[in-house]
Amino acid sequence: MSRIALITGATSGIGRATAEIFAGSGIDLILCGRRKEKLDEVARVLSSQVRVTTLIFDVRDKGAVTAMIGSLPDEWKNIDILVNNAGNAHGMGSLDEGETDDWDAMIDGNVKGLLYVSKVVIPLLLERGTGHIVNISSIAGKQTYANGAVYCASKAAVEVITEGMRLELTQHGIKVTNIAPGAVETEFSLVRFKGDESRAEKVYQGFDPLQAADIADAILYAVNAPDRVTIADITILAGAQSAATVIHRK
Ligand code: NDP
Ligand code: 8X3
Repeated sequence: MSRIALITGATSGIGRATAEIFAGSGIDLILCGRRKEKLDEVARVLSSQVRVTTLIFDVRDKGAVTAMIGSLPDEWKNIDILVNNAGNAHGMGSLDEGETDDWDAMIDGNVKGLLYVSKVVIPLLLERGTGHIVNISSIAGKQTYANGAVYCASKAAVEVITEGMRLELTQHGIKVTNIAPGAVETEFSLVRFKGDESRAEKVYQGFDPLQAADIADAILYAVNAPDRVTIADITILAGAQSAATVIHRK
């Protein structure tokens, strides 16, 4: 019987690539995001391979998270895999000059949003005594950099929450994996720099950045590991990257 995965942030980047590689492996998909047109497009393409349904909600909206996941028909509630991927950086700035709205967006989305989604999905996994949660943190959760402290804190929180989940859920047959990517060329920098394309492009210039599919490969590896194996934590850096902010550019 095919597995069902719920992926947050499936409209672009790592979430979309994960949906694509899961579809190629016959995993049915519950795709989540805010941008309906993009979500519909991903669903349209992948529905020739697997069963696909979509949920439009903002992970920061506690009520919407509960209502939308709660509205799934019973057969879609048999979730095997939750990929907590939705998130972004918003702005780059020092702690004295950073925008508090940006801080709210990062803490509310990357941390509280992940918690809200997990709180609704975990009982569904517990009921069936099986499942796998994959949380997307970041190298930024392991190594703090100047002008990124709030984003880094949000991703450090994801790492800590992941450990807590593993401690609580392993005994119930639920695996928990942390994936910590380095520099991946997605819409991430465009969002961080609020649509400034030239600034976003510079992030990936002079080296060969990770692609979303590289991260999706690792996620698939983790969820396909045999029962006796828990992939606890994978850090993936670009080939030219030796630390969060150390990238060897040509
Ligand atoms: P993208 O900007 O391409 O994708 C972000 C995804 O998250 C989109 O699908 C977006 O969908 C969704 N999203 C963002 N905020 C919300 C929200 N409040 N509610 C619902 N969905 C939301 O970036 P990436 O693919 O790179 O990012 C995916 C994850 O990977 C993030 O958690 C990011 O922090 C992490 N990461 C990224 C790295 C990189 O270098 N790119 C490195 C390390 C980690 P929509 O706008 O349609 O809602
Ligand atoms: C995204 C990677 O190093 O730009 O999490 O913060 S980084």
